[in-house]
Amino acid sequence: MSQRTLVLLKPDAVRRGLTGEIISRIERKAGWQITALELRNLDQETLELHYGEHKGKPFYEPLVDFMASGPVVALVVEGERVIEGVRALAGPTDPIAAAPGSIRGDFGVIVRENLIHASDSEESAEREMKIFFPGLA
Ligand code: RTP
Ligand code: MG
Repeated sequence: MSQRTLVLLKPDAVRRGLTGEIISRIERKAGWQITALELRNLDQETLELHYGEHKGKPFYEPLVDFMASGPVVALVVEGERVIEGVRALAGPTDPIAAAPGSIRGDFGVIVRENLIHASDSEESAEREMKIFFPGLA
């Protein structure tokens, strides 16, 4: 089943020059296509919309500060089972628990600075795509 997902390469990935490597891993999956891509700085309003589900949690404020600390790369990726698939490429939230071979497992150490966001369901993907690419059909 073809799906679309919203991916963010977080400020740590941009600062460390890992966006090409991460995009390359996504692009090499058979049949997946990048259909939107933008480098941008995120304001507080956008972050509150995007991470609203975590508001009130202890990690929320530092997360938002981190996500506003530099540009991110936002992408829409389209293809077969891409929602589950990009999360599998990313690995679990905590990079130390993520297996080598996954993006977080290969490049991350700190839970917050875990390089990549990917939508976790069709509903999240629709909601998040509207935040970052309101012009998309
Ligand atoms: P994401 O939403 O960014 O794709 O990551 P996720 O689903 O794997 O993790 P989630 O639970 O939604 O958490 C969102 C992001 O918040 C940061 N975080 N820090 N205990 C902590 O310090 C903590 N827990 C989560 C991470 O950047 C995580 O990706
Ligand atoms: Mg999440």
